[in-house]
Amino acid sequence: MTRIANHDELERAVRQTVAAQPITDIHTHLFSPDFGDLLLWGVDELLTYHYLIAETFRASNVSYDHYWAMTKTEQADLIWKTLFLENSPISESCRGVVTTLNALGLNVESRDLNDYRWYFAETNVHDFIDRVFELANVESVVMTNDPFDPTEQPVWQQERQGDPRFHAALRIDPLLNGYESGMRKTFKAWGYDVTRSLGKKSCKEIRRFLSEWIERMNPKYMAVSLPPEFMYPENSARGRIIERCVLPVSKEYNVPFALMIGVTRAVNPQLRMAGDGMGKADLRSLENLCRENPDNKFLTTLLSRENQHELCVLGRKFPNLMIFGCWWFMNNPSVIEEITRERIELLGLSVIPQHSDARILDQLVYKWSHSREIIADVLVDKYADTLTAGWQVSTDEVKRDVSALFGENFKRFLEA
Ligand code: HDL
Ligand code: ZN
Repeated sequence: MTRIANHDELERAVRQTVAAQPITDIHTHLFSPDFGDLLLWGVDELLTYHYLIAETFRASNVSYDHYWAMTKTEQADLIWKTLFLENSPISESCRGVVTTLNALGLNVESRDLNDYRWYFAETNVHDFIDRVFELANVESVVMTNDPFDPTEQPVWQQERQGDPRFHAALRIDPLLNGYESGMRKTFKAWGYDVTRSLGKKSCKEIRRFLSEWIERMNPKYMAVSLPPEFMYPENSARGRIIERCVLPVSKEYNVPFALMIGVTRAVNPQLRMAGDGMGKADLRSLENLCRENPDNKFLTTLLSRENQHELCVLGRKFPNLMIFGCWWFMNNPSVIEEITRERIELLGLSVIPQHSDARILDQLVYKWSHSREIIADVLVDKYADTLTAGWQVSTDEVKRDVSALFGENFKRFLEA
């Protein structure tokens, strides 16, 4: 086991190790191909990604009504013209499309969108999944599975043989955020005897719902996205369902509860999926949850940059809290670098530095190549500082550490 005494050799070892490390991507919106059209892929999907839709409305004078009346091909044509031809594609989302097309071997120089469409038309989805996983060096992804989604729900109601690289996550936003605005009625229609007051019987029924879906999906975790004003404990339907239903079932099945906090839905409804905003959360909610439930496991990612330092401090207080990813508006090089440094300095190797949040299969290529580069930069500095302090690591130890960051930490956290 040769220890590395030289800074240049150390940098080479770190960069090679990060590049070679297969990824477990713990939060995506991808679907195994047996979910049919729910799995999005190809250049028109890449271009009509909601991040690019928001940017297009800023750079063009298209009206909301005119855009939403367009076909997907027309929308992609407009986005390509606006963000790639009339302006240079230097935003993170635009750069991602270029990275991906280039990595797929397409001639980016031609700038001919129909060229790229032809490539995808000639490709079948199963081969494409293999190609993308290979290019991105991803070994598995966790989906976002919504039992309340009328398109997705029927797929779970039948025996399914999914692609083993696609794991499930049980997403419960409508239950926690919509109970009083209609979800209760849906539950009753589904045969769960629940009432507005959420008494003992209702909570037992909601626990039954969660148990049935955990047994059906075998999810890696249960997840919810929450607004900046989320508080716990809270005298609300959400507070009661978390306390009396989600936490006991999470512990019983050893399925962690993932809280994704800070999203303000539909700040501009005219942008549809692109219309969500964000805000700084009050992390006393998370502090209370972790302290009062030491035998429960929590995964958390936050949407506000201003919450990140206090999240790291919370991570130091509660070993049952696993911090993950640079979520959504955080998923940009300047912020990824800042919070990865903060996390390594405060938490060492006990975090999951990134997830892709990919919605389109092709995005795994750019989201991971961009993030690997930044995380490697941070690790090079941190290992170099440790070498300067006098500690020589071996290549095996670097491999061990990087494997923890990109997969083992998640695996061990689930198994604990
Ligand atoms: O709630 C979430 O999981 C978010 O990631 C949203 O899906 C968001 O629209 C998104 O795709 N962010 O990257
Ligand atoms: Zn997401």
